[in-house]
Amino acid sequence: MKLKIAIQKSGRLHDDSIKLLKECGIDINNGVNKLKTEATNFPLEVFFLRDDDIPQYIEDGVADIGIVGENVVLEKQKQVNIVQKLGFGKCRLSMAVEKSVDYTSVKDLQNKRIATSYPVIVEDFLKRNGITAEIHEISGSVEIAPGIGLADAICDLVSSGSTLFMNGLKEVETVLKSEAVLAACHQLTAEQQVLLDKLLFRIQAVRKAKN
Ligand code: PRT
Ligand code: ZN
Repeated sequence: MKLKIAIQKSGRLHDDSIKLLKECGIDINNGVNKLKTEATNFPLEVFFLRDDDIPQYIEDGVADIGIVGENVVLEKQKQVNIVQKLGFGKCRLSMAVEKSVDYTSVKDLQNKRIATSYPVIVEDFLKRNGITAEIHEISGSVEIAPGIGLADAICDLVSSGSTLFMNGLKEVETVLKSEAVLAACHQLTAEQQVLLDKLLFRIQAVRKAKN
């Protein structure tokens, strides 16, 4: 029996995910264009997937565990357990408006048009704050929406802030702080749980050594 882990095929979390496994003493044949591979010294099968698909695969039990941004886990609303924060892929999901806009509080978003790739999280944020606004879901290049007249505000991931800056936007609210997490299926067998615990033990040792 092997534990099946889903990691991002390519993108911001790919390299750090592989690195974490390596630091846990797990060697994998990292074929670049492969869909899956196996560890040579741990009962682990590795699936390379788009990050957006990872929560669904875990909920369905196609993968037992996965490494994905907390932001994606929350947005997709799938039944998965977050078992460990991993300390990389750190970012925040923030509201931003054009630099020239006079913004004082979340009330300034009332009846505005907000462009985002995270409609579920934004909806929840607005609700918690008693704000009604129009959410425009777009899948990429969210930061250009205000400039082309598509929206009054955006809600997007930010790390250094340079993308916002370069697009004449300013960050006005932090909606969510996020980092990569290890997520697991609700229904693991006892055998799978033993393997997960073994892996978790190593991950925690790696994380402790870094602090
Ligand atoms: O192909 P696939 O669907 O798997 O990848 P993707 O393109 O959807 O995701 P990817 O690789 O961009 O991001 C994967 C995960 O990395 C995200 O879900 C976050 O959890 C995390 N992460 C950390 C980030 C960032 N930092 C980040 N800065 N994801 C995206 N960004 C983008 C942001 O959307 C904006 O366009 O970077 C830009 C802002 O960066 P700064 O540094 O200019 O502020
Ligand atoms: Zn994605």
